Amino acid sequence: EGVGPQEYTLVKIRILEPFPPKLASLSGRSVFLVAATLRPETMFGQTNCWISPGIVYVAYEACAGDGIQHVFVSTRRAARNASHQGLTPRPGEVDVLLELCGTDLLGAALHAPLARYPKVYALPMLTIREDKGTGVVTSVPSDAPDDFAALRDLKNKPALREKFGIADHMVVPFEPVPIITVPDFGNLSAVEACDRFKVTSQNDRDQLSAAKDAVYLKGFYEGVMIVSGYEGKKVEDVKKDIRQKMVATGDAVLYWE
Ligand code: A2H
Repeated sequence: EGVGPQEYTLVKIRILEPFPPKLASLSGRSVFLVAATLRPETMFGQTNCWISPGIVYVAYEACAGDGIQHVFVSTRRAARNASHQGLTPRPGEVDVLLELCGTDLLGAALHAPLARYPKVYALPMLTIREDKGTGVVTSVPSDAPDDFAALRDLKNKPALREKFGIADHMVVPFEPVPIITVPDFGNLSAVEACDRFKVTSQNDRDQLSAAKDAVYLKGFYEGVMIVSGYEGKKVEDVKKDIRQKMVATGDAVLYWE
């Protein structure tokens, strides 16, 4: 981190109608939460999308190719960066349609590309950084310890769900999906790592950092896909391919910062 530009894949997670009340004026348009990820090959394992209740987001006009305009939702900072990367209709300019609080988006029903679950939800994560990526993080609890810890917090703590108006059906049915097998860690490497390093909640910074150190590099360099269509292929070898496919189908765009 901090050394040279980082190439992210922005995954376009569609907000389903009826939109949350604060987005009602956008009804009829194609509106996407854009999640910045370094691991596009894990999108088969999405169970939800993380939004920070404390971050301000903007909905803005974005280019979808062939003159079609979509609406993207991200931090204003990321929107500005996107405008310098050809992702808005006029280079360097951001047409803001709405300013939103994270809480306005929580509980929204979503369609996440490649995910096994046809419908997922926008859920609160308290550790999202405002100064990185888009402030929108897609959740892959099978392979990301932060995601597993935060999802488990919501499952185990009814008071936390209630605080943010999250209904049980937005959380309870969603289990980590086995997508990649990692030597020594099995098919749900993040679950195993959280177990081994005794992560008890999303706020266990030191334990989470140890869990991530243990699985991230290993997952990327030694992980093997178990998703149908990619079975037996090394993660390292399919990442670019999956990213390109998502870009070609309009499910993702590239983003640097
Ligand atoms: B990754 P880097 Cl399965 N705040 O996506 C906190 N975390 C953020 C963020 C923000 N503002 N923006 C992006 N991220 C997360 C998937 C994934 C990711 C897997 C495994 C590893 C992994 C599913 N979540 O990242 O600090 C996103 O989580 C390993 C580093 O910019 C994004 O990719 O290097 C990653 O952190 C970007 O982290």
